[in-house]
Amino acid sequence: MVRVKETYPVLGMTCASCVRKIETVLNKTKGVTEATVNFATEKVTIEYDNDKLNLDEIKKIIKSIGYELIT
Ligand SMILES: [Cu+2]
Repeated sequence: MVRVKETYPVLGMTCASCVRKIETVLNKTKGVTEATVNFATEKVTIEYDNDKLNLDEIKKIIKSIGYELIT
């Protein structure tokens, strides 16, 4: 288990329900310990197990619900 905690900008959020959507989807993703989105700074902080999940997969998940993670 390689736990990492990283913060990246996320593009495309327009309201509080965007925040909830991203948090809900990420927190349901296997390997994610905790994901929090800051709407004011437009950033997501994600703590995950790098053995189970990588950044490319996280980017794809975020893209699939309509947002873009900038890495
Ligand atoms: Cu929204």
